[in-house]
Amino acid sequence: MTWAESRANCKRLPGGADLVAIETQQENEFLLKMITDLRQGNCAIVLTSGRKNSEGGWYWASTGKPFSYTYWWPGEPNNVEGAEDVVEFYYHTTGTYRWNDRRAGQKFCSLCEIP
Ligand SMILES: [Ca+2]
Ligand SMILES: [Ca+2]
Repeated sequence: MTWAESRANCKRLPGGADLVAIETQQENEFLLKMITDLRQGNCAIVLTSGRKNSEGGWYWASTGKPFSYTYWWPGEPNNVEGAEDVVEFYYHTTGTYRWNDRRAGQKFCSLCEIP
């Protein structure tokens, strides 16, 4: 699903669910373990609620709060073609995931969270 479709899908779940907002290193490590364990499928890219605002600052769409913690790949966010405005976990052949900015309209896996 695209970012918008993924968010709408999360919001259909009970309990006020939305795309995940990653506030702490502890939460990031929990999610890393979960998506790494699940990676046998084709989820090399896993969307979060992270978005870029009009000033270029990053925030979690599900909470409205700016990032308090980040886990970018080196060289990211790189805003390819000036069009990358959502945040994903991106799997690299080095064997782990870190964060990358990505175009919002492409279809990938995603993570929901119940606050
Ligand atoms: Ca969270
Ligand atoms: Ca990028």
